[in-house]
This record gives sequence, C-alpha cells and structure tokens, in this order.
Amino acid sequence: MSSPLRVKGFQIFAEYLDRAACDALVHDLRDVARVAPFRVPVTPSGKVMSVRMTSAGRVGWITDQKGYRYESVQPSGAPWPPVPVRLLELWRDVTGLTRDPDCCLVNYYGEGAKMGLHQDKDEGDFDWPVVSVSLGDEALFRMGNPTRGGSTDSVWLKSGDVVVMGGAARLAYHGIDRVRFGSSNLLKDGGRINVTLRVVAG
Ligand code: MD3
Ligand code: FE
Repeated sequence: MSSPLRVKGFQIFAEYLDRAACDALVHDLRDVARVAPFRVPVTPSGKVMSVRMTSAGRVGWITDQKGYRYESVQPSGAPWPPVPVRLLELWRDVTGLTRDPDCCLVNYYGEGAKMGLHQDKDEGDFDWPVVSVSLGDEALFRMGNPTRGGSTDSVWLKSGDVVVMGGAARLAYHGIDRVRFGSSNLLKDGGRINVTLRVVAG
C-alpha cells in the first residue's frame, strides 16, 4: 500500500483499487441493492436529497421526517444485507483495526447529484475512523473543519480512491460539490457510487 496523501487530517489513498477490484465491488453492491433497494432520502425538514441511498450491515442509516438515525431494519421491516466481505477486507487493510464496521452506507450520484457540507455525527462513537470508497465518475470532494466556516480544501476523487477520516478529521465538515457525469465507464449507466464504512455505537 503506497503512503496516503494527507489533506486536513484526511488520508487519501489514490487508486487504492484497480479496475478489476472496482468491478468486483460494483458486483457486490448490486447484490446489496437487490436485498436493500436504493431509496430517495428526505431530510427531517422535508428536503429531497439528490443522491440515492441504501445500506448494508448490522444497522443502516435512515433519514425521514422523523430524523437522521441508524436502524436495524430497512423501512420495509426486512434486515439489511451483510457488508460485502471484500469491503471488510479493505477496512481491515486501511485502518489496521480488528473491530469491523457496523454500517456500510451506499450513496449513488446520478447526473447533477451532490451533497452539501455536513458532519457525520449520528454514530454515537467518534473514536473510530470512517472509510470511504469511490466508484465510477469523478467527484469534487470538499473538506472543511470540525466547526462551521474557515478554509476548505477540495480534491477530485476518482474511481478506486479510498479516503480514511480519523482523529480530528472524523468530525470535520465535508461534502460533494459536483460529479463529472460520464467521466468513468465503470457503471453501465454512468454516475458515481460512494461507500462509507462506519462503526456505530449500541
Ligand atoms: C469525513 N459521503 O455519506 S465520502 C456521507 O462521497 C458522505 O458520498 C460523501 O459524506 C460521498 O456521509 C463523502 C467521504 C466522507 C465520508 C464520511 C466522513 C468524509 C467524511 C465522515 C467524517 C468525516
Ligand atoms: Fe458524510
């Protein structure tokens, strides 16, 4: 594993996965989506998010009019599918941890989708890192600070890139400003998938 680029406490492993590994993960995630279909997330204030979202693992992340939270079942009442083994292996490799993640959140970005600056703080335990895997089209990832405001840095994340957010970066504001739709041929119909692996308390 080559040494990561460090930006604002984020560790970026560029091209961590080769094309074959990206193809294999897309295959795994299609299996996940068959059991837990992508949904249109709606924020507690009623805003419809532009990404499509699903999860795997012991718990999945949900947002609706009732709030942001982790739930042990899908909205249908069915359990979430297991985290794909290849993603658990990736987690162990980049973090060196023996504690596995509880949730694998899967975001799909179609044409025009983005994600505003936010913190991830529904996990209840911020001592563990979050690991992100980018698949498909390139995306402009913005990294901020643990409090709102201040300077931000941006990097284009490409298919196969892995980002580890630990330490102070764990509670940093971050978001996706835009996706270069059609820049990769990994996904048949274009777009970008981002996977985040998280430890969730409880
Ligand atoms: C920094 N996803 O799902 S991944 C998210 O590309 C999310 O879909 C973006 O932000 C995406 O919450 C960015 C990079 C990322 C993920 C989780 C983090 C950065 C993070 C958690 C804490 C700090
Ligand atoms: Fe996030």
